Amino acid sequence: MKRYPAFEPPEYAAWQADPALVDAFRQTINRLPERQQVVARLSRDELLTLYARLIRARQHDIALSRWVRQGVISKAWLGTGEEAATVGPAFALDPGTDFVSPMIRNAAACCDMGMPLADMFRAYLATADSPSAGRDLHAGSPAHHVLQPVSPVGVMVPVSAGIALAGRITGTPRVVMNWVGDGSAKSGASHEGLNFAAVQRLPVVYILQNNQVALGTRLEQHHAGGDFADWPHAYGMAGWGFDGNNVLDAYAAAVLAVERCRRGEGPVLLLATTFRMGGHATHDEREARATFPAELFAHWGKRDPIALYEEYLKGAGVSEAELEGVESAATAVVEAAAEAALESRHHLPEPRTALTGVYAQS
Ligand SMILES: Cc1ncc(C[n+]2csc(CCOP(=O)(O)OP(=O)(O)O)c2C)c(N)n1
Ligand SMILES: [Mg+2]
Repeated sequence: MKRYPAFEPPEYAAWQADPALVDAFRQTINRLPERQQVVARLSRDELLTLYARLIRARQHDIALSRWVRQGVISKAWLGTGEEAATVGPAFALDPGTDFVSPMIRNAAACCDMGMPLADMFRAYLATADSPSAGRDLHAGSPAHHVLQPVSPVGVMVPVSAGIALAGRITGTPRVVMNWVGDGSAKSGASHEGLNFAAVQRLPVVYILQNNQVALGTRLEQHHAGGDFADWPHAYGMAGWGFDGNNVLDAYAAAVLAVERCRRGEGPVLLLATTFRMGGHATHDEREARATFPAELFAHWGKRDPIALYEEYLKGAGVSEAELEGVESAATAVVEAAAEAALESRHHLPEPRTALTGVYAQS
């Protein structure tokens, strides 16, 4: 895949395949027969769709980084290095039926559910034609079943439970997929939401995305709750982990969780282990490098989820030319969307519209 040294972590710019890690990627998929079977059912087209979606997510971040550098926006929140933990699970959903509740690092879930990329970029520009008509950079779209995140983290955990409950009450069964960070999972709202989902046996797949950090606070500084693997049991729900840098493991773990939800067996708490390769946002990338030892970046830098998946696909017989074709098509789509969004850059909302659409009409 093409590298962008000006916008990607240095470990990615210099990425070389480590044969042991490529092998480990394959072994992870084959570790559990149930997951292995789920992956084996994926068609070649589906495997390439996952690749295209990973590229789309990375390119979305690169486009935003470019905008920051150009002064179009002041900062951006990126999911670089964590794409597989969003793209894999989202692929387990039925977009016409199910809902997603992403955090800002899970922006890829928005376009995976069919939200136009240009709208996601417009959200950052706060234009009148952006999804929230200029109110917020967090992007959501009721039409595409994407719940718009609110700024206080953890608060969407009970909201997701509520959307699942509403589906049950109205007889429109659906699964809600909700990502929550290792830090946000410590909020009161997150605990209440997980507990409520468990006691009501609601069809929610919660994904606790442990990227080892919450803003500038390392995991060990904010976490005394033991192994996250024990958390599902503590809440009284099912749960299992997956490799957050392995899109196929992420997908398979999520398929099994979604199936369980559809059978009416209650929520599942999935644990994704990954690492934030950048800053909290683009403004503190240098600070983030000082927050963790360099070896940790080196360790996770070798596990670029897209590059590892690309190696897996090559091993499965996909030619480099075909991969390049998928990559350049996905890149072109993102660049065109960013260009389209820039066209409405100066179309800002009228101040008098601030209260429009805020309250429901009774
Ligand atoms: C209730 C609340 N407290 C603090 C913040 C500021 N804040 C925004 S993101 C964030 C870190 C969240 O960490 P985590 O949940 O691990 O997600 P990550 O950023 O690592 O993806 C914090 C502290 C907030 N938005 N809401
Ligand atoms: Mg975190």
